[in-house]
Amino acid sequence: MSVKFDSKSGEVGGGGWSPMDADDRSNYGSRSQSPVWWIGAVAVCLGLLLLSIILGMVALNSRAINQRDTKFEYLIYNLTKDRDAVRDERNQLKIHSNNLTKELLILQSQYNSMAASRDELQREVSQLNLSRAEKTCLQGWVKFNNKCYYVSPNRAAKTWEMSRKDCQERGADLVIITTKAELDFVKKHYDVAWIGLSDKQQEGKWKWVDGSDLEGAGFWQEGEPNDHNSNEDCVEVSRTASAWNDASCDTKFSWICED
Ligand code: MMA
Ligand code: CA
Repeated sequence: MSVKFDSKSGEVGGGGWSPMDADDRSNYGSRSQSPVWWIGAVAVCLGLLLLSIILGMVALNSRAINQRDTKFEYLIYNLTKDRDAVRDERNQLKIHSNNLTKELLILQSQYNSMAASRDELQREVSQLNLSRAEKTCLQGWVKFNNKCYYVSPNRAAKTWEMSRKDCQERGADLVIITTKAELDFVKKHYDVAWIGLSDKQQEGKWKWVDGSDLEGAGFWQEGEPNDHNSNEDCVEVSRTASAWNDASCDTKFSWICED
């Protein structure tokens, strides 16, 4: 027995309620499964949404990584460029520094030689100042241009070496003639007198007694020096010729010393 409910009439059985039959129950059963299906669909959708969000995030992330990598590559490229530029600059500076070091060495040596010549000049100035100071000559000596000369006594005559020895014993040496004025001063005392010039060390190489070479032409008589008989290494000055002649060093003449 089944009671039927007429939905239209709202009455049960023969126009009122009656129990439902098997078909009704099966229809009722499929209507009650609908919400489960939707939940599944929603879950799938949510899953897909989640998946697409994850995929989107992964895509975004990899894009960000790519951008970051590009930035890094650019940064590395720039840094490499900068490093190379700095390296080039450093090499240039090294070359420059080497050149400067060389220049410094040259300047240093130039400075040293300049300093040496300055010192030499200073010494010369001191010497000149000393010699410029008014000299007083010993008794028996003659002063000329602020220098003292010893003129050997009348009729005394010695060889060149003995004349020189006499001068040295007086703390002087045979006269060194550097100017015409000095030559004129010397020659006026005697007809012939030894001066401090000889080529005893090397024939033809005229040296003063202080070791210096004869500079310039000197004041030779015409045709002198002639090393007559290959035996003339010492120089005398004669009043008559007013100039020099080479003579045998063993000849005895007057002599003139210079302090
Ligand atoms: C002398 C002697 C030489 C000089 C000649 C010049 C003969 O030798 O004084 O030294 O050169 O005269 O004629
Ligand atoms: Ca001669």
